[in-house]
Order: sequence, then C-alpha cells, then structure tokens
Amino acid sequence: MIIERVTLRLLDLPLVEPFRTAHGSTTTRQIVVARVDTDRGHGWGECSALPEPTYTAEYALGAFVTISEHLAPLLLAPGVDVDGSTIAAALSPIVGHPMAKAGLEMAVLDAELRHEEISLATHLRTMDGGALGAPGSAGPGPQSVPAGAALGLVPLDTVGARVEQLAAAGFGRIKVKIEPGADLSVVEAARAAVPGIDLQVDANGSFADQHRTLVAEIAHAGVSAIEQPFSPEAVDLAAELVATAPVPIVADEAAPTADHVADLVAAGAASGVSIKPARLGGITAALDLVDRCRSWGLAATAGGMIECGLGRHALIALSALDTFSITGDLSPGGRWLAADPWPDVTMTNGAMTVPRGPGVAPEPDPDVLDRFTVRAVTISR
Ligand code: OSB
Ligand code: MG
Repeated sequence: MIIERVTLRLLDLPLVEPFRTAHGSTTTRQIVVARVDTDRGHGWGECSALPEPTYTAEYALGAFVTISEHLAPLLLAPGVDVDGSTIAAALSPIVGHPMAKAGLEMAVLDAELRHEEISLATHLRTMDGGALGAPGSAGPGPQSVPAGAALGLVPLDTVGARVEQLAAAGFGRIKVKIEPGADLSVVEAARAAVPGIDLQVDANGSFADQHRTLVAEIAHAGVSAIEQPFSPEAVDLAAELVATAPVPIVADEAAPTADHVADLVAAGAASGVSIKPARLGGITAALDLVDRCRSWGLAATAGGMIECGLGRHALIALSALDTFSITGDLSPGGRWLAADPWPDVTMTNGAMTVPRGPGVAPEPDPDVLDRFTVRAVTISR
C-alpha cells in the first residue's frame, strides 16, 4: 500500500477512577491514535504508551513527536510501499520506540484488512499457522474468551467491596495490584470477599530481596498467578520463586522483547509471560512471541494497557489464539475510560466477544474524537 497521509491525534480521555500501581497514579488517559490514508482506503492504529514514562520509557506525548517527526516520514518517503507484514522493516531505521511503531503497524494492518474485508481475529489465526493446519490455531477460533479485570491499588478497607463489584459485573478473574505494605492483606481481603474468583496479583516489580518470604506466602495464598513480583533485573529472585511457587510467575516489565523472554526462560526466571502487543512493537512481534511460547511451553496471558476501544479490539482478537492459558486483562475499554471515541468491545456472561468485523475495530465517533483531541498533526506525502 502507498501511504498518502498520516493523521495523529493526542487524546486526553477521562478515567472512571485513577489507575494506581506501584509505578504511580494515572488520572487521565492521554493516548495517541493514528489514521493512515492509503491508496486502498484508510485505517486506524492506537499507540498505547501511557501518559508518563513510568512503566516503559515511552509516553504518549513523546510518542506523538516520535511518530510525527521520525516514523511517519519513513512511510511517506518516495517509493515506499508497505503492508502489515513489511511495515516493521520500513520503520527499523529508528531505534526502539516499540509502542510508537505498534501504533502505525495497527493503522496499516487495519487499512489492509478492511480493504480485504477480513477481521483481525481471522488474520491472526491464518498468520499463526492456521492456514497450514499446524502448529498454531487452525480453524475459525473461539467466539469469545473469558473476561478479566484489573483492580488498581485501592485502600485496604475497600478491596473486598471492589472485588465483589467486579465479580458482580461478571468478571471471573480479577488481577489485583499489590506492593510492599499492600500485599498479603490485599490478597486475603480479595479472597475472602469472593472465595470462588480466579485471583491474580501484579506487583509491577515492587518487591525486593527482603520480601522473598512474603512473596512466597502470597504464592500459596490462593492466587492463580503472580505478575512481575520483583524488578526486571532481579533474575535470581525470580528464579528462586519460579522453582518453589505452585503458580505461574508471569513476566511483564521484564518482557520488553521476545529475546528477553528467551533469556528469562533459559534462567528459569519466568513460568509465564504477559504478551502486550503494544509494548513488543506490534501485532507481528506479539505473534512471534506467541509462537515461541509454544516451543518453550511457557504459559501466556494477554496484557492490557488501559487501551481505548480500538486497542481493546486488537487485544481481544489476539487473546483468541490457543497460547493464552492464563486469563488476561480482557475487559471493555469502559472498565477504565469514562469517554472513548471507539465503539467498545462486547462483554456477555463473563466473556468477551471476539471481534469479527473487517479490520481491527469499527470507526470511531468523529465528534467524540474531536472533543477529546488535545493535539493533532497531519503529515502528507
Ligand atoms: O502492569 O499490567 C500492568 C496497564 C498499564 C500498564 C501496565 C499494566 C497495566 C495493567 C492492565 O495492569 C490493566 C488493564 O488494561 O485493564
Ligand atoms: Mg503488569
């Protein structure tokens, strides 16, 4: 496809509640979306970089500048012709910035799939070896996947009520944020509130050497997975826990690329991984990690980034692949966002419907898009 124009918007979307983790608190969701206009129609992509560079080095405004000044011009240069499978190579002169690149990849892939009238879910099944019947996910795939919600750090005396509320909304799995001081007590409060719930915890790397016994206790407190208990550098601590814990120890911050995950697997320092297409550099990179997880026998979960409806559509399509044995952050965008230009994904009876429309997601509402745009730029060929 020939890209004729890239239109970038920095949105500032209100949250239904602050998202608090061991990295800090997010109170509004700045997020970048890109529209590409091509010789075969247009497409939309989400760059899921957070408002602040606390979880990864990228952040929304920085990504806006990186895309407009450095990445989009590569696609608009004379003679450049890309599609969803070749765009990563076209963007490779720029070092790093996986989330910025993922946003453009999604936009180009959306344009391509809309033109071919194929859904992302179907495209992913085909790319994942489905067309040849092996080794991946042949056939149309599931209609729905189990829903999962995340709960940020909230006051201890409200944990029980919040978990009950999410369970009542249909979520069978809840991932509760923890950190030193809000640790075993949070797990016990959540467990007591809804004994039958699939309970996971995510420490965002906040525990250290002195918390080894505590983290081991949490692993035996009725949780089904522990996400990133220690800092990504603490490989030995992670390996010790993997060797003794009865549940998967899931790498998130420690998994910026598939090669990092390979190193963790070799060191015995992960028994699961949170696959975040945005953070890995896009859907193609996520598919590569899916494939490698199978060969390692590593458990996988689909990781959320408080996406808007656009990114949530992509995440749910990805999560329908066979590899994802640990229920992921699969909630509607409206779990976190009080306003969203995109139509939301659908949740029914505790499950997310796998999107089957052409492309990644339906069109955004142009009025809502305009209302929450705080910066915009168009770059043309
Ligand atoms: O640590 O998994 C994380 C969101 C943004 C950045 C990091 C993380 C998260 C989540 C996902 O916990 C929450 C969601 O998208 O529902
Ligand atoms: Mg995490």
